[in-house]
Parts: sequence; C-alpha cells; structure tokens
Amino acid sequence: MARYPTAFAASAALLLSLALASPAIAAPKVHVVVMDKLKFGPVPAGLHVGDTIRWVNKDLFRHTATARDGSFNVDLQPGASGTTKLTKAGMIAFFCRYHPGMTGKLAVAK
Ligand SMILES: [Cu+2]
Repeated sequence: MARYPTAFAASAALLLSLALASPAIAAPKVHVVVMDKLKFGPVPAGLHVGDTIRWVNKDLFRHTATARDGSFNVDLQPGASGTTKLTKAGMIAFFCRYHPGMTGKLAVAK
C-alpha cells in the first residue's frame, strides 16, 4: 500500500522530534568501531560521557584499542569484541599497541 510508508514516516518524525525535545534525558548509547585490515574503521559522531564503545576486531590480527591518556584499554584476539566506557569529555586519541600506525580519535562531549 502506498499510504503505509507515509504514515510510518510521519510517526517516525514524531518520535524523532520527541527525542530531540528532551536531550537531557538521552540514554547512554553503544557505538561500534570496527578494526579491520590493520586500521580502525570510522569513529561515530555524537559521543557523550557515559556512552560505550564496542570495539569489534574483524581482522586476522590481534589488536588493542588503547587510549593515550590511559582512560581505556581493550585487547582483542581476531574475531573478538569488547567494550569500553567513555568516562571523560574531550578529544581522546587512541592506538593499537601492536600496530602503532593504527590510530584514531574520539570526540567526546559532556
Ligand atoms: Cu593492531
């Protein structure tokens, strides 16, 4: 039916506007960062203190996601995944201990 997508879009827009109207009670989110081919994948936008990063190692190699400021560290075998929590705001640089060329940055808001 042609009408169904329109009704769906309208209700989705309503839900979105409700969510945007109350940012103070936004629940902590889980964001995924993939490790593959000796690189970190794209870092998600909209990170906040209290959110969780799920690091997913899709590579054939063991990797870590290690914050330069020591605020998190996770060591993952190939195919493994693990989570770290964002505990502070700011630009947080991270790298892999085994492959120093693997780097990235998380922009974390309060
Ligand atoms: Cu690595």
